[in-house]
Amino acid sequence: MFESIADKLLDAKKIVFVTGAGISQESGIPTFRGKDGLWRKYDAMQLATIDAFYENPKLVWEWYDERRKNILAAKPNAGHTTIANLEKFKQIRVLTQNIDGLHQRAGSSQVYELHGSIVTIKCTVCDFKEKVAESFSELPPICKCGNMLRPDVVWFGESLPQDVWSKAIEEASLCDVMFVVGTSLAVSPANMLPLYAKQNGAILVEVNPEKTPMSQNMDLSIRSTSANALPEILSIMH
Ligand code: BJW
Ligand code: ZN
Repeated sequence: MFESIADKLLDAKKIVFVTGAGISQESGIPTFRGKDGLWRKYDAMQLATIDAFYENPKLVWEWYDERRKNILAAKPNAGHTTIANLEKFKQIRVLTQNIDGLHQRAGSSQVYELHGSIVTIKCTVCDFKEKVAESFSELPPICKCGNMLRPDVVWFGESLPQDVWSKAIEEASLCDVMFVVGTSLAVSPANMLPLYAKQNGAILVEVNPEKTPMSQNMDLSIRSTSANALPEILSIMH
């Protein structure tokens, strides 16, 4: 699968993985767009905004609570574990749009969460932030300051955490090879990361069963699932 870039992979010092919902699909976590992207009768994309949250906080919280339960019950798949195992051979960075924490659970040590995390909550008003300990007795949960708590994720129209985004640009600009795995590249600014890599001479590789808007800019496109394709990279390293 990756034979045509085997030399580049062996020579590479730093490899960056830009990942999206597709990498967790084989762990049983639905993607956003496409046939699994809908939840109940609502469009998931309509729930991922601050306006939706203030309009119906209970509904948005129910969505996140249900997703968190599913995510905590899920296990990393061969895609996640391959990326973690590659740290034995190369400098690896993971720039993920996912909020599911599966890269960290697989053992990856350098993960940048561009869109936040579903296991953290924060106050809509004060600086309070903490890990979710258990299920909430009532939704939406309320902060000690009296205002609503919300999931610590990035919704449409919100800025990405500045420190994470700056590091992501830096890592994308410094890598020798970038793998773009399981993302439709429909959402900015994360979809700009391959451009930073390309501008700085990196090899771009896409792993996605479907075409994306950047497919024609790729040095290699693997039309397969991530759990199927990524383990092949390890066989090149050995
Ligand atoms: C497989 C597979 C397998 C399947 N193996 N592959 C107009 C108004 C307002 C804003 C904008 C606007 N126009 C543009 C914007 C900017 C906006 C944006 O990009 N919108 C577009 C949709 C048009 N972006 C933002 O607002 C961002 N912030 C920002 O720009 O700040 C500056 C700003 C400030 C103020 C105003 C405007 C701008 C923030 C974006 C936050 C995105 N948040 C979400 C929700 C996070 C929390 C949660 O999970 O609930 O992030 S939306 C959702 O999309 C989630 C994902 O991380 C993100 C990307 O999705 P992803 O990962 O690519 O998944 P899918 O489902 O799209 O694709 C899956 C892929 O996997 C597919 O290609 C499959 O083929 C593939 N696949 N199985 C491998 N087994
Ligand atoms: Zn508060």
